[in-house]
Amino acid sequence: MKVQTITTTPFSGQKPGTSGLRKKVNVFQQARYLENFVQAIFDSLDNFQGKTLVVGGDGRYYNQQAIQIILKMAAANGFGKVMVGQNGILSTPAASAIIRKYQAFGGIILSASHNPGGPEGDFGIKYNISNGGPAPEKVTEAIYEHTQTMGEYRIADLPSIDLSQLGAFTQETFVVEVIDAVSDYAELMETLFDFDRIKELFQSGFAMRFDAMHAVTGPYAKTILENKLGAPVGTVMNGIPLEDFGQGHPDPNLTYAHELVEIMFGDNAPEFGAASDGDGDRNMILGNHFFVTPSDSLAILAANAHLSPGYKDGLAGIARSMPTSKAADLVAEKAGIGCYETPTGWKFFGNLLDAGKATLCGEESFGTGSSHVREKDGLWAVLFWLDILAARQQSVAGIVRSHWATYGRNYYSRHDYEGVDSHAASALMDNLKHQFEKLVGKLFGNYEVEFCDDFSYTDPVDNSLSSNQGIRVGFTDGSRIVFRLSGTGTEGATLRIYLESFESETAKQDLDAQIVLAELIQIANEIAGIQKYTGREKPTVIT
Ligand code: VG1
Ligand code: CO
Repeated sequence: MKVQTITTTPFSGQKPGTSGLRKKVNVFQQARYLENFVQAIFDSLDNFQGKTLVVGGDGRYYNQQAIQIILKMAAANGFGKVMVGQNGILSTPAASAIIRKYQAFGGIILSASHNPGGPEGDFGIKYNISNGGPAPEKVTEAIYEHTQTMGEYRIADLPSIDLSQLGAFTQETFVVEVIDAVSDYAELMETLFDFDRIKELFQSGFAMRFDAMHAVTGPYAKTILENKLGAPVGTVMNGIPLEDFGQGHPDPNLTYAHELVEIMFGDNAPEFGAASDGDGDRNMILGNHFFVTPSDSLAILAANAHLSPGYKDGLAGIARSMPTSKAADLVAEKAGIGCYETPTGWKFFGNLLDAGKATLCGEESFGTGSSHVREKDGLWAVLFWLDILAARQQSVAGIVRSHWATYGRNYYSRHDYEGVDSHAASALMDNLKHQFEKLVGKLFGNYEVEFCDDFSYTDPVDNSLSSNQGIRVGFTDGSRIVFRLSGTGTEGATLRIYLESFESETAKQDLDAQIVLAELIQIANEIAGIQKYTGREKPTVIT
């Protein structure tokens, strides 16, 4: 195996965001661009000679080409083995599960998650460590530093490897093993949930639809839902992964998963509907004419976890990202378990899970997961809901309403302004930061500002500090407004505004969230000057 060392120069801006490096496909296609980043990953790692790397992606355009490059570079840099998903495809949670199961050194996941794919779309890459989770900030920062100083990369002259065939390919001491990740993943799910009980539910005529959005979860969902659990063929829709996601936007929310939404809010709607995103780590949960907010979903899974075999002994604790509603906190409080508030992004949950401080984690952005892997897991959340529906024999709406009756309802919404001018977005945030003192104690109608801050987090395990994680405006009645700039976009800036207010009275828990939150929405506009800075009249997406 001949190894070449190729001279290169750094690219500017290879800074990983909330979830790795995400750019337009044509940026990644530039000569040496991907190679530089991959070499920077390897240069920031120690003692991996002869060890195993897991590689896979969400199947989007450029996935296959990128994997061939990574295989050659892994060989040249001294990895002993690379495990690759068949056809180069691994869902993000499956990659996490494989790293853990086979005790790999780490993994490279190629994904831009819910962003559109195809030649004009987005591509992404991130590194996961040996616990199966996204690299923590100290590693992503080291990678970034290497991207800015590197002068060469190493690549071996391996032939292209046929990723469609399962099995091992050996070149001298380097092995590429093409694996069927679906079976390993399905096996893990069987240890967590009562598959017999879910099978009986489907046998009794229970109907569901799962929208894989032509993304990575199609084969996983077909194997588990239709083959193992006996759901009728056709339960999984858009189940064939496509390089451009069928020209769709594989983002499981009310806007982009409209095909599923129309079914669930139409005549003869099934009892249960769910969708997952490009790389299979997000989930949207729907009932018959009913939308479950991701924040509520986390709280409800936590409150019912003991019903499933994998969590029958209860939870060690619950963790949620800062903008996620406090619904889960109320469950943790009642159960007398720990509750953690972390910055946005799954990498902050890894230490809490590893230390046994939290069992369930979640984000308002359709992300839920547990200690079974170190990523959020879309299909896992769907199976968890199915298991609870089978155990409780109640409708989705019934379960949510009874949860509100017990714990109260956290009305919640997120307003996104996408593709905003980056300078205008930063100016808006700076302006907010200058108002903290002036805002505290100020009255807006019935709302009085109790505190304002720029959220920072000290990891309770390794004491690392992460600052500038979003501006919080808290009101005396517990309501909140949070302002944050996205770290995953590839065009301009995305301003996210998160709104929350609590309602304890059952009679007032069935209202439209946008109406209940209208006053807070108005206050957000007033204090941030959204229209003035962005020139926008209304948000791009409301969830
Ligand atoms: C968004 C979400 C965040 C999530 C991240 C990755 O980040 O808000 O909660 O962890 O996407 O999700 P941002 O910085 O754009 O708000 V995905 O499914 O990559 O993997
Ligand atoms: Co995703």
